[in-house]
Amino acid sequence: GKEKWPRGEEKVWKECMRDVDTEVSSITKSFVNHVQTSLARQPYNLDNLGAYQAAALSVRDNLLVNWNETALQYTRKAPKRAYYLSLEFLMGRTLDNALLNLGLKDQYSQGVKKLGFSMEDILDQERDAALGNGGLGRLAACYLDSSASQELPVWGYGLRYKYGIFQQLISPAGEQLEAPDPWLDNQNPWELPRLDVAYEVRFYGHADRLNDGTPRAVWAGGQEVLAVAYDVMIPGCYTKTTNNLRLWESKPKRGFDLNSFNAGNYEGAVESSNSAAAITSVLYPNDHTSFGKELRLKQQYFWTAASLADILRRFKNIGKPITEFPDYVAIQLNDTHPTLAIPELMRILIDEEDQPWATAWQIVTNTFFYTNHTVLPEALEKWPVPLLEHLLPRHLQIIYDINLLFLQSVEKKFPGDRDRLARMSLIEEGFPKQVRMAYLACIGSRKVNGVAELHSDLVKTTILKDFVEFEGISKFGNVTNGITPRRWLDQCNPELSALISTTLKVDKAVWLKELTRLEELLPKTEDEAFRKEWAAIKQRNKERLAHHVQTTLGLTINTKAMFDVQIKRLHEYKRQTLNILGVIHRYLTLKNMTAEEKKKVNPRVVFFAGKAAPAYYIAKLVSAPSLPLPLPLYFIAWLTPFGTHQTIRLIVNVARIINEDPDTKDLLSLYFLPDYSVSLAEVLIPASDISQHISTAGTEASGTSNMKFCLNGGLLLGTVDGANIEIAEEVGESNVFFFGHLTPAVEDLRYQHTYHPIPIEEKCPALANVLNQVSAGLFGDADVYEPLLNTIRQGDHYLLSDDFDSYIAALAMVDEAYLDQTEWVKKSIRTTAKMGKFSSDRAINEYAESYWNIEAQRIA
Ligand code: CRA
Repeated sequence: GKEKWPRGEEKVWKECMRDVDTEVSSITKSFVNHVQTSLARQPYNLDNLGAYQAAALSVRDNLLVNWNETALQYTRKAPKRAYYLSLEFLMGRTLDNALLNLGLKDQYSQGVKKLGFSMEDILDQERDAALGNGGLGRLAACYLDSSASQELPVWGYGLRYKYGIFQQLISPAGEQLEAPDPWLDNQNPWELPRLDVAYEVRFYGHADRLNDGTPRAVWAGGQEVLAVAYDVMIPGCYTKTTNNLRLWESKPKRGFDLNSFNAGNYEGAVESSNSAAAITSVLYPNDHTSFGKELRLKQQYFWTAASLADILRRFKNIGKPITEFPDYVAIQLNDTHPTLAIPELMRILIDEEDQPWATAWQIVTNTFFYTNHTVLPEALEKWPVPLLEHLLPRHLQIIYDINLLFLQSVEKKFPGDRDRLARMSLIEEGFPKQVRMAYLACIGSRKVNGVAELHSDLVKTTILKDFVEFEGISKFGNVTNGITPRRWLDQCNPELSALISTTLKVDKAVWLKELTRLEELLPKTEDEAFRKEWAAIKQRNKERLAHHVQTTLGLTINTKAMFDVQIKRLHEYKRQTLNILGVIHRYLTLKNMTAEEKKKVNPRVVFFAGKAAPAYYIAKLVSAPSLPLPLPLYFIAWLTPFGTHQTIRLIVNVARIINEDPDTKDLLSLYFLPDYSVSLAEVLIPASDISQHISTAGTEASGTSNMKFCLNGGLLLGTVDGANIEIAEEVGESNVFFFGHLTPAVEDLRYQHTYHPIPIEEKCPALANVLNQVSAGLFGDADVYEPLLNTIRQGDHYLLSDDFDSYIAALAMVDEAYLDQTEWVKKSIRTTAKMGKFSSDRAINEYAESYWNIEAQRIA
């Protein structure tokens, strides 16, 4: 029969398939070629997923040319390079970003249209690469984009987890359910398996010092695992530079144990292969908690050992003496997770390169740089000495040796100060003893930095105070975080990006890489037509979000309302609870209003999204390496005592009541959007009128979503914390809504809570009333919330009762300001205009110049 061509222009398909020289573009040609060859499919049964794959493979061909050229030139010129070691890279989707960075989006959109597809549908097929928890992992992704865009020779090193951050489902009762994220199931066109790049990594065994007058030892025995490289191309924006992100996968060194197999012990035969594969099976889903689990330590060593071996091999190809290593290599430690790289490099230099201790230490301390990302005590990593001794016996020896020499030098500078020695020791006394990784990272690094001014000050005056006194202040700096304006403006808000280009009369290729040029928007605040256009774009972004929620969740959202957004990991310190209690307060206030009073109220829609750390997730997932069952059977309902889970539950149940209440529903509604992700953020952020960043002062190191909202003209409601402070410095305090106690007050308030508690009814009657309504069952499940409410009534570590009144006052100021739409839009424009500082290009250039000492390389 006659073949049916269901999509697009039959002529274009046929010409591409016949490979005759016609006027069809090279884009449609390469697309069709991939359909036929790489995918082995026919045009008449090609669906959107197939079209996505073909488009991705075709774009990848473009990237590969640049990627190879970049690698070649780096090898030829051998400039100093920087390596960004991060356990997390929260990349999100790639296709749109690659098309925009290559400047090929329009051409590809037209090409696929001819073949019967819409670019939007194709883009929507891609799964997020979600190999990260939150800010730290997304920061790493932004820094890769900026490194390539600024033509800097920077490579990322991480792990290729089989399962990324879990998928979050919310049960009707409001419980968080966790399902695995099998992101590789549909194949990943963006990675190149490099079976030729593999290293052996040892665990366990025994370490014997040679005692031959050298510091050498021999580490042998134990288990060896193979690290295999997968490369991910990182294209710069409008440049040929295409850097590399190398992710390691663990594999057994030998497929399985033949002896056991021959003896009929089939399970024993695959045991070692299972345990090897388990290392990179799953991302730990905890933001801000360190658990001291063996598998996590294995991940950290596996990754740092493979990365260092790779870096060392590349260095050796240059043919320089090992003492020049720091002239060619800078290694950035993204938090303490890769700190084992310090004793690992010592081990290589001493045991394998036969260097004297002092030379080795000199090399190490000129190579590494350490960024701290939090001062929360529960996040500071400590590894039990017995665990280290068992898993990495040689590294423990080296850590003890480093500590001994270090404490001797402290003793020299502060003779007889025993308390100081105990405080600064790498080994914390106790049962068991533990190694303090932040201290090891600090003394093993050339420089140390925090991620916003306030946070860097806190690092210097609290957790690393003794180290500042000992090593001198110049070792400690600040690099305020940044975000890439490519993804977080051009890609997620194309209309605003286009308006900016027209207004600035300059191509986006220019201002996207010179973000301070946004200041040129400032005079436009007085231009009414411009303000109208600005507001209209915000409105269309709100409608786009509403459409998304309608199609994915079947909910109808009032797009006339103010959109008020808090999206981030659930954590006590981020105080989502403060927000929901504020919503309840608003609801109770509305309920008491007359019809006349209500007329003056501006409708508000409150959005929440974010994942809470689960608990039993890893154990289940690692023991279920293959997933033959349908996903829902793997839901792990986790009835947790954690406050964060109760907060989600409260939000969902408050939403249920409020959204249905005829007295209030036109004026206030509330949504918890499940499964927060980079892609969801790209829809939410451009639609926000106001966003909330309301951590207890001194707890949020920086925050980066605050920058994304402001860049998209959303105003900020927040505490005087992290990068909020620097945002206010830039945009002016009159354009942000600040509230709450300041950092220096926090310690005293906590002391009062413990030693001179004031009953909440007295201290904050408004809050007491809200809590009592919840306790009384206004939102059902009263006893479920009691533990959460009691953390506020007693102890209140995060100071909700201290900040509640000023929070409510700030919300009222937001309402007030929103009534004057002209002034509001002016604030919005001013906010965007002053966000230039927060480009990750600025941040990465600070690292390149003041830390790594690397230079841009033009790829011809
Ligand atoms: N959770 C901080 O809490 C910061 C990012 C990136 C965090 C954020 O305030 O913006 O790092 N800290 O610097 C962290 O992960 C282990 O500590 C974060 O993402």
